[in-house]
Amino acid sequence: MIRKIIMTSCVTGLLLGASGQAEAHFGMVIPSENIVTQKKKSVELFLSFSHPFENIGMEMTKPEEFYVIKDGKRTDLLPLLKETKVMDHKAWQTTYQVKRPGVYHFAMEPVPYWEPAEDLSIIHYTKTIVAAFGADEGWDDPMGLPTEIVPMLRPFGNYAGNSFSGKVLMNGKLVPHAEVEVEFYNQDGSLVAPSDYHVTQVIKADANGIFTFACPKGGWWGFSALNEADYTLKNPQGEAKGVELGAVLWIYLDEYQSK
Ligand SMILES: [Cu+2]
Repeated sequence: MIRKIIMTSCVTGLLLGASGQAEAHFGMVIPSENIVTQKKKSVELFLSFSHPFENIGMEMTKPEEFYVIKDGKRTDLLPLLKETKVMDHKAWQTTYQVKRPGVYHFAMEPVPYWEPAEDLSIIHYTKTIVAAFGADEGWDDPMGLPTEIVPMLRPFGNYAGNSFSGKVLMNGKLVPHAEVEVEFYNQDGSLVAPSDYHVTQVIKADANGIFTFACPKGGWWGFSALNEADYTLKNPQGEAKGVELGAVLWIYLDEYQSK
């Protein structure tokens, strides 16, 4: 029971924070596939707020927004979300039918999450990109989120070992030297980290807000650029507190396959 309380209130971060390293929570938008073919035209999408490497979930309130943009046209998907569980905690899910070729950008804006351990609210604008039926135009279009990572490596059709490059935007402008947290989604829970430092890797963008990170393993990789908002929000006690804005992007890399 105590363990459960610790996890849901995210105090794991606080405890490890004392030793200088806190595991990171990530907004997650994980589709069942990121390349759609005639074989399977529906994509199941799972939305959560979790610790992807440690496989520890958190309860997530229904998001503020969830939508898809294709060729600049936005479609609201929020009414289609159904409650589900991800990593044993409240999460959200829907199935999206892909009808036409194109590059589909999915984005979630969560309700601000009050994190007592960090004394701030957290909003992770989270996105992922799905390609369908051979189309590959527009994968590097920004979605116009308050903050986001725009891929410079085409975010589909990649192999484990590829380097991912992305640029960090805040209000449409590049963020020099942005700090980016990186986590592998340890989906089956089979991996263990050699140390706490290995759970969340960290890279800094250069003076132009661009970073490059090699992903050594096939699967889902999450990149989260964290910046402080220029506004405050009230905590549950009604006090004005800082807000951490996360620009989170999930990409998938495939393993090489043999004949
Ligand atoms: Cu957490």
